Amino acid sequence: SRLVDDLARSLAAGDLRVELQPIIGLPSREVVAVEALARWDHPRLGPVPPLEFVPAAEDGGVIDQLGTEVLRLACADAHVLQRAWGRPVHVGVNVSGRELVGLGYADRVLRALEAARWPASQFVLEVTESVVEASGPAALRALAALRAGGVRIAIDDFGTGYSSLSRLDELPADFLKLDRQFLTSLTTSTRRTGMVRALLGLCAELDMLVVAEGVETPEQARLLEELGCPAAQGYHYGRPMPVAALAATSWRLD
Ligand code: G
Ligand code: G
Ligand code: MN
Ligand code: NA
Repeated sequence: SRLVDDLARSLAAGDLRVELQPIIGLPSREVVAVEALARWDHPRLGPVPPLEFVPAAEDGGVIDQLGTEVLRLACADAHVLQRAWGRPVHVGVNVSGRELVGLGYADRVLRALEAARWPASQFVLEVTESVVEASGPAALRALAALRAGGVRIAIDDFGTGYSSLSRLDELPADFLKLDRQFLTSLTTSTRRTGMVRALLGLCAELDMLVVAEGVETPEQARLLEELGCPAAQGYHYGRPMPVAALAATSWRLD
């Protein structure tokens, strides 16, 4: 299609960008990690959302180039933040199912991390729960190879898929990103609060660190701290932004 041709040209020209959203450790309120989100400004159409150009890249056979470029940009920005703040940060990128099960994916990621001189132990791959469910053994093999190389895995959008709680202990993951739907009515429904409290306890048992997504209000932030949630992300702390804007902010956020 035209769109994927334009994307391929932008990739070759180095015109793809990433924005970084801060992830806050609780209760310290330090920025402990950033999630890199791909941004593409089409030369004529203007900004195209990733929900459009990622599938186009998959269909058009340039998802490998896209993923490698996002990783390169994310690690370069993470170097900048570490220098600015004088402390270690983790950096995460999202990976789609088609990319994860592609031939040689794990090796490509590990080589790209070496080229970027970024430690695998500070790199997080965000994979949605539905991808792990749907992609089966191939996805699990890729995730195992990545973890063997030191890469951390986060289950993204947790709670929106269909995976059974009885298999939560089989997810090959270091982090569990609680979908923002869990935050709906968190501060007004005691049943909802109890559910999140129980999930936090369950994940602690399984050595999975929970990141609450979609935190938009100070009330939600305060309640998550009270519940002992280890990390949080959302517009309340900061939107996705270019590295310069994030480097200029204090790493301690309310
Ligand atoms: O900011 P937001 O509109 O960025 O992101 C929309 C969706 O696009 C999210 O589900 C996010 O995970 C996904 N996304 C953003 N960047 C990338 C990327 O580099 N690769 C993949 N596979 N998905 C991405
Ligand atoms: O699927 P994934 O979790 O990677 O998608 C992240 C998406 O959520 C991005 O589009 C990002 O811009 C968006 N996002 C981040 N924080 C918030 C928030 O607090 N509220 C809402 N509604 N969206 C958010
Ligand atoms: Mn994500
Ligand atoms: Na998510």
